[in-house]
Amino acid sequence: MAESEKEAALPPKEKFSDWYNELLWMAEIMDVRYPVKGLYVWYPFGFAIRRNTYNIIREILDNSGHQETLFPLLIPENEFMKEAEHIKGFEDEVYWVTHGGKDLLEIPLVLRPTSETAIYPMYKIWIRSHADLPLKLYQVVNTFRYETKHTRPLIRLREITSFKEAHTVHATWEDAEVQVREAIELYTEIYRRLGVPVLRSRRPDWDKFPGADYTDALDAIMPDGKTLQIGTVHHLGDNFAKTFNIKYEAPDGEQCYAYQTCYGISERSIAAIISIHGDDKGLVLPPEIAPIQVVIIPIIFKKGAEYVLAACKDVQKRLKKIGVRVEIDASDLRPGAKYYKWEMKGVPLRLEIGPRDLENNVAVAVRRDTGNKEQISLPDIEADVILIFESIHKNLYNNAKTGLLNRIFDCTNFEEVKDKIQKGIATIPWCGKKECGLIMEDQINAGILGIPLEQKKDWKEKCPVCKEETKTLVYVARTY
Ligand code: A5A
Ligand code: ZN
Repeated sequence: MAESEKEAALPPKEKFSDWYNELLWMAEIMDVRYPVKGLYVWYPFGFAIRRNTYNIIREILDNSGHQETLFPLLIPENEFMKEAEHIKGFEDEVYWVTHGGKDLLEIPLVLRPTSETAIYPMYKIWIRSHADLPLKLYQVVNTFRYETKHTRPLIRLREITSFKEAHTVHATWEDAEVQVREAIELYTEIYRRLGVPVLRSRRPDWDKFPGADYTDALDAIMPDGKTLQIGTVHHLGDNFAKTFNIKYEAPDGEQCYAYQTCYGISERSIAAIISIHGDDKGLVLPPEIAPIQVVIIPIIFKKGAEYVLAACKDVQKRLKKIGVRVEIDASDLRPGAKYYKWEMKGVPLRLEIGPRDLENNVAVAVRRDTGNKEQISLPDIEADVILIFESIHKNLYNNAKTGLLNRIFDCTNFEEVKDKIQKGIATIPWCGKKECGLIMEDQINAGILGIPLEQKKDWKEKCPVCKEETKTLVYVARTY
């Protein structure tokens, strides 16, 4: 049967990499056949997931004093080359535009790999006085990075299509630090809404954003135990302000350099949602993200078909009225084939309605996350569907959180770490000295992910390299 053949075509989630690649096309999220390496095409269904995800991101930013803006894609070489650390970090990754038609451009242009050097020359003009601060802008744009590591759809792109970057300006270093913490909380909240629990840590100094004082990051754990960096928040100090001459007049008339932060999220957010919640049958989506939240399957026999269809349409109308994205599948497919199709697409709730259900004034509700079946009464269907959505979201988040916590292993020596990072994340004491950190990375053959933002209290261990006592733990993980 064609149906079961197809079903067999999605590899089990245990083979994560195969499963991920197959699912992206079977569920119609990304098409990887675009003929440029590292560039992929959004299918409309995938794009609808993106839209729902970014609606949440925009909502949370808009409600916390950010304003959306839009800057150009092209950055002139002279601006791009101003900040020394920043150039060092990005010069091997930029695409250059050198020609206009047949003419060699007088000033070559880079395709933004990120927008500091596009935005900050304008901030220099816009910011005059302390009354202009804080300034909190963000944009959602495509950025280009000539990545040399293995490219993967949604995870490591050469054209990042959904780069949300915020850029804030403050009067003092401390104000910027407060903003960093706020951004971490906002991102945590965004990911909670997306059903994705996160690890929060400060990157080691050698892994911070080029041009930053420090970088805090959010990571998710993927099914194969590797971590995926799904958001970063950078304290830029006054490094860029000095380079781009961004100054404000203080109340006493003094001209002062401003302090800045920036923070970003990409479509890796969607890679995390898909990977963490999906199962052997396909996508599992939190209701807020799902392009189709409810599918109604009319159970039709020869007699009374119209009556059943009319009842389904009525339920659809009522659910639409309260904002639920709901479809009826009245196609000729057999029920099994319909279930398969909508399960693959991650539809959170299936409602089956047949003549006998109508006699009893009920529908059969089947949850995608648990597979549980229950009868719900038709007169209360709006309230019940909303309750089920909330329960699905909670269940997805809690399961993912348990999955994350179960895969963090406290270790004290390198052998243990090497073993545990095959399954997940290891923690190990670290004195904080760079030389010890680098020796550790070398011995373990994996990177230090970061220092957890929340440390255990009343606890002391020895740095495995220099044997100094320390109260600091670090995360070690294999990373994407
Ligand atoms: N200007 C700051 C915000 C910045 O560029 N930070 S960043 O370089 O860390 O990128 C922000 C986030 O984008 C990263 O945390 C990561 O989640 C995502 N990202 C970076 N490179 C990516 C790539 N090649 N493909 C997909 N996502 C990427
Ligand atoms: Zn040490």
